[in-house]
Amino acid sequence: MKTLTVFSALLAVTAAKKCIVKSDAAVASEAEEVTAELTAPEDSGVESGEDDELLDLSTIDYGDDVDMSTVKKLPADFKWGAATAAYQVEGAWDEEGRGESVWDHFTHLYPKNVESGDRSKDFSTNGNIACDSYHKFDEDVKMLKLMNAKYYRFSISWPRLFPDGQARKVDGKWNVNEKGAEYYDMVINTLLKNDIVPFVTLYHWDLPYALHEKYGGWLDYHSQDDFAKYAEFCFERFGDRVKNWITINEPWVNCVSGYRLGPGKAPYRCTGEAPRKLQNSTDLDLEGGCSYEIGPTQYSKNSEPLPANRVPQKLEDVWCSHNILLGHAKAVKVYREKFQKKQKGLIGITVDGEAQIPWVEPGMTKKEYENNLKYANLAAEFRIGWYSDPPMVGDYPKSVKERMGKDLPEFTEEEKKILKGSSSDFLGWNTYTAHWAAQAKNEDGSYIQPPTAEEANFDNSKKDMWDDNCKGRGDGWTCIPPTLGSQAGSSWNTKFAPTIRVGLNWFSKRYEGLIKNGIVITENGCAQPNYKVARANDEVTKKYFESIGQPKYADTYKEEDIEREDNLEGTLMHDTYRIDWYDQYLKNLRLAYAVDNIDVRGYMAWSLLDNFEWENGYETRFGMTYIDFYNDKEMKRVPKDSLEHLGQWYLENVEQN
Ligand code: PNW
Repeated sequence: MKTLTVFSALLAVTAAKKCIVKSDAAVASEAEEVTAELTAPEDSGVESGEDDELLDLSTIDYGDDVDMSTVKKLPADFKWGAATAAYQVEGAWDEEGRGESVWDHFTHLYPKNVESGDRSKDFSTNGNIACDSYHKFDEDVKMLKLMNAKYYRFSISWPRLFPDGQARKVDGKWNVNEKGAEYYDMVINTLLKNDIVPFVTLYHWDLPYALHEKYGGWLDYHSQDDFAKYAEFCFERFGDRVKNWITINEPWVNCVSGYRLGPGKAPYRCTGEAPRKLQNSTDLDLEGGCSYEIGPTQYSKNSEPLPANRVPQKLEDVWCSHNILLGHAKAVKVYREKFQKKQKGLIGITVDGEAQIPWVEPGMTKKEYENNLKYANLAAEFRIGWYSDPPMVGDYPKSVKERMGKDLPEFTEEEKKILKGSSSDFLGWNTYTAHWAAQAKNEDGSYIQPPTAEEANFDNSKKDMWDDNCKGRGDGWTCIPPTLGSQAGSSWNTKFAPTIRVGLNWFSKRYEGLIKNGIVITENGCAQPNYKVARANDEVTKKYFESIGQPKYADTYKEEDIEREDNLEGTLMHDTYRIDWYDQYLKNLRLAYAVDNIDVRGYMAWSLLDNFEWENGYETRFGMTYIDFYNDKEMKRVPKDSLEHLGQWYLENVEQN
């Protein structure tokens, strides 16, 4: 029998620590320990070998060959459901007083930044209509029922409630767009009537455009208080019925994709590129690209104000992240101080991020593997800890601070205090893909060294870290094999199910004793491979996984598994790749719960419906329900095979009362 190296190593470390109910003071002092403890290389859990002792690849096993009939089921109160987001499903973009979001504004201004198979339809490159859930919510509930959902994660559109982004209460009355608030009352009440618990995200990327125009949105520190005020309204209005709140969805994607990489996500700020104003003209280059339209901005109280309509600046993603994390903390403070006692709900943040898997290859020494394990933790601190440490322990990870030097903003003592524990009710994690991690090497095979204290800055911060998901990745988003797992329907979306278990173990160990109601998987899912990204019969991936003795993870597929927009009889509706995705990831989740004793309390599949997949448009389908966006005015919901498959999975894998 193979040994479960990866998980037994993690468990040994976890078991060695005491688990006691702690006072606030004990939690606070442990918080300090956590930050310090995490960089300790001995946590790799792998025995040190002689310098040239080879790694036995058969010991690298993720343990998912377990016979599931021998392990316990998920508990009856497991939070089981599906997720969507306002801009991706609601439509009705200009109805009943809704204001413009950055997504409306920038998809309208730069339609070519969004992929579309049918540009003759104005709505194909934006969320103007999307799934029209604003008018068809009853239909969505029917789909939820088919998967036996007990929870529904949806988001509230900030500009639908506050078109200018600035919630104010004057003489006891909020300046809310009442029609918008009534819509969410209806959604919440309909769910409750159907025995489905609302799990509400306050911010899923649809920032009111007015705030971008006024001060550059998340780049300006005023966004923190504007977000907290909007949140306060939501707690006051909906908190009698909503007991599960997520403040922010995926701060990394929002900030890095919206303010550095790209043009991917609105508002299309892309570091280093010239603004897309046509040269010698005031006209815009509507071929798409980065945007320069932005309000005058002050990153923090102490920083210099920046002029309006400037070229994207370096570190915008870093400042966006800083302000969004503080906005989260301020909203939580409001909830804790004014509402939580009475309303008795839970509040937390949802972070994204790939679990980091140490790179392996034949002929590798134990020492190299051990080193890669250390680097996997380091890469995870950059990719995930940057966002999850502040709301758990009150500050950025030590490694991130050391390596970013002056380029990383600092939290004041006051800010650290409100951040610390601000996601201690639960931690949301969106998990999709896994990344390989290793220490990068020079051409002569020697290791690249970490930056020194003098070299510490944004550009150098990861110079010794190789944390891509495919060695030899090209300049763009799309990876060159071998990737970690097969290519699903989006360039970054690859199938390697142990990622969910590795990540759950990582969080659980890192924040041991600090999360009261466990980790909730707030998104997981895939787009069925499609004509845009498919890599059928991927021989390179196959050979690679064979070479390391793990052929099952190659998981290659055939031409006929690729969904075709014009063939409903094929894998568009009979979505076998997606079904297998859910089976594998959910099995790993159950193993994390039953075998590793991880406190994981919920799972929300992404997504209930095919919807507006941001810059990928409507033909990257993550849904378990099909919609013919271009031709069907009724937007009829048609369940795919995966929807009822998940309904059945629930009955078989979760205790039924
Ligand atoms: C998430 N990545 O986005 C979002 O929360 C959803 O709105 C989205 O539709 C879904 O996942 C599928 O894309 C992500 O590059 C976008 O690693 C990009 C990444 C991860 C998540």
